[in-house]
Amino acid sequence: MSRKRALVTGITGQDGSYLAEFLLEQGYQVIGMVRRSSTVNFDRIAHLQELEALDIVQGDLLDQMSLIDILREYDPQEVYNLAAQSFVPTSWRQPVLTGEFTALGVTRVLDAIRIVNPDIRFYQASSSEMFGKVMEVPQTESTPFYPRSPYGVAKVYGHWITVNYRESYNLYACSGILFNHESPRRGLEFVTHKVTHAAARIKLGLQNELRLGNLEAQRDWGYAGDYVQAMWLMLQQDEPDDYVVSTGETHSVRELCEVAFSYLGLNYEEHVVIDEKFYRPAEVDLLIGDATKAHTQLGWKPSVDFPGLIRLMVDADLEALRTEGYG
Ligand code: NAP
Ligand code: G4F
Repeated sequence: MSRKRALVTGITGQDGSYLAEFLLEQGYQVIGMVRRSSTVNFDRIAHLQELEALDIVQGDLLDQMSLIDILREYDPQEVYNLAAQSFVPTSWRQPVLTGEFTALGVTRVLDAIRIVNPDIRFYQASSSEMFGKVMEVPQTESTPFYPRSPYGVAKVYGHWITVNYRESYNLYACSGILFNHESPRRGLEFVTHKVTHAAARIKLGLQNELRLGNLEAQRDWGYAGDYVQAMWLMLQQDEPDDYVVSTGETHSVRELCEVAFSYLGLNYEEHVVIDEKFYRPAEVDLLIGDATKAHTQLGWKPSVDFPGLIRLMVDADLEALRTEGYG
């Protein structure tokens, strides 16, 4: 019997690497789309590269033909669109580019599916950033959106074009509204990894200060390894739908600092310095998701809690620094 085939855009990112691992474990042939760059950045998928079941192909969300060609050549049954400009502060510096990747890029993938094979099942990586200045607590699939950044605005477009193509062309297209999810593979510019990495470096005497922005912002933080399973579950149902994926708990950046530093026997107040540079033009103050629909319809549940997540990230940062010869 031939393997099921899945195309993953954004395979070099945090979620792409965990999703590729998960799909390979399920017996899939995984086609990972990467954009051309002068230096390869395959760190997160280096351990998978030799596998015969993984094909890396060049393509770009900005290039319609590259998407059509990949679908024609590999004929996947499932497409996971994870590629995006995903860092919120960059979206104020590059709002048009963010719109091209994160908003219009979704339409390009959907159009490629519509043209090549409308039976392909599609997952769109939507975001809790769409809730922005929240209209309801906790946030559910029916909470109205009020995005607070060009990134959030672009993701709202990506969400609605997914719903629209489902309703217009009868595509099996799902929007996963995922709340923040983290891991040792998270980019170092995101606040969780910035904090755990700095705490580990401070513990080893490699730095003394950590400069942060708004410590009072609250997020619903989960573990990325859990969240990619929800993506897959969405594409295995009888009917396509949209789902919130979250832990149902919220914690502030201040609490994140307390947990990370105290785990190493440190007091965050002696090291954290507030720097206006990291404040945003418009902030998302509070996110907390209600994932009841994902629990009941998908049978999905998170397996890692907030302190467990932060501790596993601190441990991974300490180990990586020690492997590099520090401490
Ligand atoms: P990430 O680590 O920043 O990865 C983004 C990926 O997109 C990278 O592989 C990047 O490739 C690729 N990419 C960017 N622009 C592209 C383009 N024009 N063409 C092709 N590939 C392109 O993000 P992540 O945390 O894994 O998140 C995955 C997706 O989920 C994103 O869409 C993000 O917005 C969304 N999301 C994330 C979270 C979260 O908490 N992590 C929550 C909700 C939604 P390079 O390696 O070449 O840069
Ligand atoms: O870690 P963050 O940069 O994540 P943010 O903005 O919530 O976005 C992430 O989650 C979204 C899902 O809700 C994804 F869609 C998106 O792609 C991305 O993965 O910032 C979290 C909070 C913010 O309120 C920010 O103001 O931390 C606050 N913060 C305080 N000091 C900081 C810092 N954030 C960063 N990145 N760096 C700081 O120094």
